[in-house]
Amino acid sequence: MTGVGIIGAGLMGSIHARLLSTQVAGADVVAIADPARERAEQLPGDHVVYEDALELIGAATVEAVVIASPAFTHEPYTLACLEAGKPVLCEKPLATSAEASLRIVEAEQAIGRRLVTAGFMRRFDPGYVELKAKLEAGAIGEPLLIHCAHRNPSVHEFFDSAMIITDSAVHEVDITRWLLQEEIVRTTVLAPRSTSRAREGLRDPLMVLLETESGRLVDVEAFVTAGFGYDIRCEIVGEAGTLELLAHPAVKTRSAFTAAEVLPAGFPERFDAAYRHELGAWLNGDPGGPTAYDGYAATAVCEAAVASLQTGQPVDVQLSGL
Ligand code: ISE
Repeated sequence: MTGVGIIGAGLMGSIHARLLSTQVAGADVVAIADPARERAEQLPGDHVVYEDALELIGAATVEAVVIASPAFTHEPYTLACLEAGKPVLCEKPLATSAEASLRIVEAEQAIGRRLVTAGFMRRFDPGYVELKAKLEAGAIGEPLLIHCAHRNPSVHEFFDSAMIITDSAVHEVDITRWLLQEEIVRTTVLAPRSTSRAREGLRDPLMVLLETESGRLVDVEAFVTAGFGYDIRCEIVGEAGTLELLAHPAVKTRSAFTAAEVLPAGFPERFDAAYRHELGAWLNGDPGGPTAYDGYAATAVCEAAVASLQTGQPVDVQLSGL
């Protein structure tokens, strides 16, 4: 059994706590930290509650840490885990800027052993895994383009236009690098007419274009107040065909002269299996999971995309090769 400490008892922290306690073998959730103590106390299980996350990281019973607290805390807590020599799974973003993410990459390098895993769970989703396997088996020849859609039914009030990139489209940024195994070098963000559902000041949807080193193009429709359901699409266009991620769950009901597929209500439902597999792989020390460098690269691309959102002009991505 590995003693796991979870930082943050909000939505993501509670998803990880539930999965680690009930679905993932070998984990014992021994501690949960949240400044709002009662949130951590309310989560099921027999765990010690800390208000201070640094105390949790230092606790002897905590052998590995999941960070699911607000983004601005990710850098200090990840660095504290590195200092304590404890494996850490940090929810995205790894840090709030590329510069801060790079500090984490460098701190891990200085230690000389892999301790950081970035929380890009889609890499563990059975659909994306199959997509990548078929692509790599040559099912459609050389990939040329990827069309993506990332539609949320709604988002919190504090969600602004930049977060459509840094909180939502960041997943497509990571998936692009993972599927194509190359870096994104340029991005352009266009803000078309906004939906009337978007609150004042929110530009929604956005069209995010990503250009890769070898000249492949990826378009992402990021639409966070789409209203009708949680709808994630990904179609790779290759020289010899296309590969398309199918809807989930994969059951269609035909009745009363209508064929209908139920759409997931949100990402916790759509990516439940992905989170489970992500946690299992992390606990087993699988070296194949997203690295601190993956977290850094995704943040750097998002930073360029947020800059492009201001002007609508292409912005080059500055990546440190290390
Ligand atoms: C959320 O934070 C996530 O990470 C979800 O996976 C994503 O689909 C959603 O758009 C984000 O707000």
